[in-house]
Amino acid sequence: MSDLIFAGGTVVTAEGSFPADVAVSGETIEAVGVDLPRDGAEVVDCSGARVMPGFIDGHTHMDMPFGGTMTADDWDTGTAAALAGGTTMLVDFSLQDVDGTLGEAVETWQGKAEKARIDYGLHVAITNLTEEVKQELPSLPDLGVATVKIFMAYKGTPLYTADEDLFEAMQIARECGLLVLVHAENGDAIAKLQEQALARGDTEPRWHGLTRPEAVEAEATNRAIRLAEIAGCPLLVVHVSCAPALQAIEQAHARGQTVYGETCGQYFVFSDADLARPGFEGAKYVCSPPLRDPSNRPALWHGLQAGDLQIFGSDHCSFNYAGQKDLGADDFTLIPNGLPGVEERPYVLWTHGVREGRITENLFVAALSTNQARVHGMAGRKGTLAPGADADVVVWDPDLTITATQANRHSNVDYTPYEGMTFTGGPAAVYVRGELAYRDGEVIAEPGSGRYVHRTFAQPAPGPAVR
Ligand code: DUC
Ligand code: ZN
Ligand code: ZN
Repeated sequence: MSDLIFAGGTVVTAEGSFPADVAVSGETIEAVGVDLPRDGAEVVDCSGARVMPGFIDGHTHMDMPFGGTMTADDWDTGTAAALAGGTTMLVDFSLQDVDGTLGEAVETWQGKAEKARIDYGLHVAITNLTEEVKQELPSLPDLGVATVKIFMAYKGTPLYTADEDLFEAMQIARECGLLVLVHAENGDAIAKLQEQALARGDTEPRWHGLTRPEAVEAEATNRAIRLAEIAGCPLLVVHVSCAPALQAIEQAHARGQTVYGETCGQYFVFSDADLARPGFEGAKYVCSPPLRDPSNRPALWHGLQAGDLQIFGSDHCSFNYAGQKDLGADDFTLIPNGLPGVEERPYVLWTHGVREGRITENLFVAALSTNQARVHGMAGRKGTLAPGADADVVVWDPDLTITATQANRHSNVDYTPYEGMTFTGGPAAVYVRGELAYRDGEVIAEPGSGRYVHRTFAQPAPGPAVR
């Protein structure tokens, strides 16, 4: 017998849209079909709404140290913000301590995530590929970790990894069935450009972008792809921000190489002009890769349409303007990198993608949910409305209109880069494993209700489109 029925809505999956009910028993989906029997189940009236699988954000940074400070959002506030956008699962980055093990990173982040209001998985960011870590990598799948991240940028910090270690990590990852994620920017070129800018007295936020030109990202993207080709391992290039970097992925697909690509909402609504805002305002827009000239956007949309970019993440990494961003008031290299966006990600993609006719609602679901589950290793259980899957459900109101302002955001950060932006289309209600977690602007799920999800990377078929 069902406990809950989402009735009378249009079910939207990555494959298609159709009128149907969705029945839930306990924590899982029991059936999807027309006029399912009510039998005393609680009925959620979804008329006029789209019923979609809960969104998954495979790229967040909660409660993470960066640039001598900690992100403003922890797992309580960060997952509240996620719910307010319809996101029911995150995959966040646990960071290896330079003298620590990978297992310790997972354990530390699981401790932080005890406050999660939604389900979560953990990537491990490798910061020091010691002999011990090389031996340890094959044990990650047993911990439910399917993905490791390597930073090619941030030279001079523990995050930076040279090619030698990137390449060896790829070889080991191939052997033990892990997917390698790369932050692809040339750390050496950036460090030199930054040094030269500061020597000239160019200290303002806009120099953050000017010292990380598109070619810096394109070169590293191509290098990572070619190293993965040599190592014979699949690769996910995260936060693709510009046409030249995307081109390297398209070329890999033309050769038949398995490379996944993620882009993020901020690259579709902000630009280098925001980094050049008067005074120190540009610091609110400092993230890496940096915001680009808007002429890149048509290529990024095409990347999503063609399946060269399969997933749309947030790279949510929030820092307060007062007390954190202003660490770099006299030196742009000291501005902590990152923007909030876990709440806005689906609003951006619906408003500018679906409503403006660039993508279908099915591609919207694929990029936010189904492909995320496939690439990040939890397909079947997450990212789908099918019998047996977790009952993570978004009741999406295509006409809901909201203007973002700091006071109506759910993040714990003292500004929003989205200030004054109006979005149409948003979640009316969100359910996590059959429990109401968010409705009409109110977060209902309690901290601690989220669960760790074991993930296993199963390589989707090679080629551009995952769905
Ligand atoms: N980029 C950001 O903007 N923040 C955190 C890490 C990253 O790579
Ligand atoms: Zn990154
Ligand atoms: Zn990131």
